[in-house]
Amino acid sequence: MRILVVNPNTTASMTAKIGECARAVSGPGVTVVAVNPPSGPVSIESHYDEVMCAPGVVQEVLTGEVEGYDGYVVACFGDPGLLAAREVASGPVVGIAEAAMRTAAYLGRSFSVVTTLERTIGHTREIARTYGVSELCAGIHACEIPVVELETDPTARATILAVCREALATDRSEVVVLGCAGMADLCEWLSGELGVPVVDGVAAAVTTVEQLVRLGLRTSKVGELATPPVKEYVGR
Ligand code: 2AL
Repeated sequence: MRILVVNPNTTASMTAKIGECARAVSGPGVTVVAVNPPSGPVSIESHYDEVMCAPGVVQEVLTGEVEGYDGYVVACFGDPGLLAAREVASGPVVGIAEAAMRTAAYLGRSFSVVTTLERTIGHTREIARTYGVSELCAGIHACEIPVVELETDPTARATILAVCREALATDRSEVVVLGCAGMADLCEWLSGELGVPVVDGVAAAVTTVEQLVRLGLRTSKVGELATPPVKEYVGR
């Protein structure tokens, strides 16, 4: 089985980290390849970034189709381009926010999301509603660390830990969901420090895709997510 993990941003070091975290949880006989689009924003932390990265996400999935991948992960917490990717892929496509929130629902009565910037909170709330898990999402908390600084700021780990502690106390929640793919490598350490389950969407999504492929399940093509109609494009 081959799974393609698409990091929607263009920061190659983050793509490498995402690939490592995905491979760490994938089962025997599963090959995980992590890629990012050749052009686009270095991080996704606004509605503008979400729109600008989406064509790159879809293009990587289209290339993956030619290469014969069995399933795909969209590895950015806003799940940019997820539904379009489902329309063009023959295998299942799972976003890390959707996978993380659905996984958290198995583990406690409520969860808190700990994310990067305050400005992403509205979008996270909106997708929680879309996925039908708003009632379980007790709060969304920002660390105010820009995505690219997760890798360079020496105080980032301590700040994220402090915000997780505050989130659990304020929300009276039982599970933490990490709100950025760039936090994937902190999952195990945070869980040890906090004493509660911490869900990384990259791990949750790659194991979900693996499970769906193993079960022979794929996106339904009878309705809204059918292959998009072929049409003329002007100017390219
Ligand atoms: C993300 C993410 O997962 N990757 C990225 O570039 N931005 N999420 C976020 N909340 O900032």
